[in-house]
Amino acid sequence: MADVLADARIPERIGAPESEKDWFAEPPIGGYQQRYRVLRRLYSTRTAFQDLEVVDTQPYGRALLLDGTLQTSVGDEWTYHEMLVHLPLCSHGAVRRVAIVGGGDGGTLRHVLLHPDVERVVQVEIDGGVVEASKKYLPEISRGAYDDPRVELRIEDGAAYLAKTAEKFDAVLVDSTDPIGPAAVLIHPDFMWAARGALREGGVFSMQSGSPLAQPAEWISTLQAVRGAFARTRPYLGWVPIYPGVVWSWVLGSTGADPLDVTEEDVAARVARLKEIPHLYNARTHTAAFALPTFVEALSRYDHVPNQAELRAAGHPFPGSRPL
Ligand code: SPD
Repeated sequence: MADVLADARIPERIGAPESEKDWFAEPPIGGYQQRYRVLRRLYSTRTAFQDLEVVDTQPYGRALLLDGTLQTSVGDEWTYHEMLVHLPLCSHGAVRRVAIVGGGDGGTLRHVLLHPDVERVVQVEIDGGVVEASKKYLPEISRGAYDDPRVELRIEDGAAYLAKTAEKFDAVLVDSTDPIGPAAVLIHPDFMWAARGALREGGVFSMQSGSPLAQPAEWISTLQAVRGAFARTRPYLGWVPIYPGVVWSWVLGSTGADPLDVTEEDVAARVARLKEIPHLYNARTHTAAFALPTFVEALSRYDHVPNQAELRAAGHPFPGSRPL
């Protein structure tokens, strides 16, 4: 047994001794930190809005960092994008027009275009630097999606665009950085009402809501923001290996049917029509994503953002995370 364990560690010992610069670490949260071995640093710049870096990681391949936080990687992008895109679009079932706020790496756009009924996508990304760097260094993420004639890419503030546009969409998807700092505007009531107002009747909205395990404050803040504008709001869960805590979440807001009322047969039929078979999303994972563990249900009942003492008292497994 000892030999087997020693063999399992061999890749870590290949090459020169490691130094800290061979590793990238996510910002620490409550005494917890995820880190990745970096094989190569390809590109680093300061865009008009944020620090941007492209690195090759050992476990997940090429990856995009914004302001020192992993956004996407070639190896695991589907764990995030499939849940952000396919779950709301397959809940709706007849999405033709989509607005994407953010998503400059192009992964969300690519997954939207796999839906055969989609006729038009307006993507509004505030930072053209993210689009350009992603097209150049991470073409596997967008795979030519920006050249699709159905796509209109606008480099401008997505919140301002949704507030002013007269166009109506079947789906609005928000693919942003964490809702702190520049992206905090995306959980403001003004933004939520603008997104709600840009939807046709029956339209769906989805955005990422952080990790209910490692980022309970982000999770409950985002859920409460979506609830403020949508009568039917459903938080849902998945896994994104490169994000803190790995357990990840999104929130769906619907102006029409409750996504829980969609049958697995309908979802399966919609998945079967996609231009690529998803790696993760299917009719069973659709249903399972809405099943919340008890401690997450408890979190969903707060009408405020609980502090660490409240989380500890409520039995949250990781109450040491940073408060918003
Ligand atoms: N903690 C990082 C969360 C980032 C969410 N957005 C990712 C963008 C991928 N298209």
